[in-house]
Amino acid sequence: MEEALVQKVREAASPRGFDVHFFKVGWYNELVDESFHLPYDHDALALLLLSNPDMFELSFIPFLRSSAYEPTKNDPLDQFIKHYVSHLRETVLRERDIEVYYDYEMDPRTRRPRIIMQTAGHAAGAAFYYHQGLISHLLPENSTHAKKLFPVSIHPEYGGWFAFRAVIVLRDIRLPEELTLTQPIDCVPRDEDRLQLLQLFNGQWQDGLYRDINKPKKRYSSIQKEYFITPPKSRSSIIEKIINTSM
Ligand code: B12
Repeated sequence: MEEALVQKVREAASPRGFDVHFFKVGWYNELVDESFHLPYDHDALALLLLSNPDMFELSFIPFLRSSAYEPTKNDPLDQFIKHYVSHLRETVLRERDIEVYYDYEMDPRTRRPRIIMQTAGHAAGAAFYYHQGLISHLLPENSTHAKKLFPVSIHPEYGGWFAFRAVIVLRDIRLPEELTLTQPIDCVPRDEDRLQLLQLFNGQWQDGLYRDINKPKKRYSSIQKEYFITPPKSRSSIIEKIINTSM
């Protein structure tokens, strides 16, 4: 039953440029600090929604051109993702008891993210999580005092050209007890490349070179790159261009 449901969500999401992976809430909880635990049963089913390089053209541009888009409201992409998840909720997830966690949401009490997407991505076997602990022997001796390097996840097919968008917990569905975590593909296996990856992500993420670390098959289009590299406050002219030009 769970497999059929995951398959249904995948079939709905794929033509819109989203990939769907699943994990047990317990697999995520075992990795993160207790303060980040999700308050559900160990075997509860969670779906991870990530946007692949096609999402922008397949569904975000059509959304901007539709009457659902409200220019005066919050960030257009957050608006679109929420709109799309509501659509899933009303169709393939109808009558399911779900809780949605968006990548941008902060817990108002702790002011920390409600969900740690990169760990969820690893637990779901979607994208490998690279952190400085993996290459500590290559870092300077006194690096414990140096600035922490932010971790980064790399997808076997899209490299860094994707984003985690949401986790949907299905409280009423349990995965079989005997099912165990499938490790994500380690697509940056050499320590020297892992060091370079973390340096690129932390030191020069704006140029996007970190995204190409494993020579991915698919990348963002030039208009998508232009959109994301433009600071959110200055995106109105590019949105105008997208709405008014056929592309
Ligand atoms: C806050 C935030 C920022 C902050 C701070 C960065 C940070 N990592 O703390 C700022 C504003 C600087 C930032 C910037 C950017 N960000 Co940012 N950011 C986030 C956000 C919202 C939360 C990250 C966070 O606070 N994590 C909490 C800390 C504690 O997590 P952690 O260090 O991973 O520690 C946990 C793990 O280590 C785990 N753990 C322990 N042991 C083990 C073992 C294993 C095997 C595993 C898997 C886990 C695990 O336990 C720890 C918690 O207890 C996430 C979205 C999200 N909701 O997750 C995006 C996110 C990390 N950002 C992202 C990106 C792309 C960026 C930018 C490039 C800008 C952009 N959006 O294009 C820049 C680049 C970073 C830089 N060089 O400065 C992407 C990364 C995608 C990827 N491929 O990895 C994310 C996931 C957003 C997304 N929608 O996809 N970001």
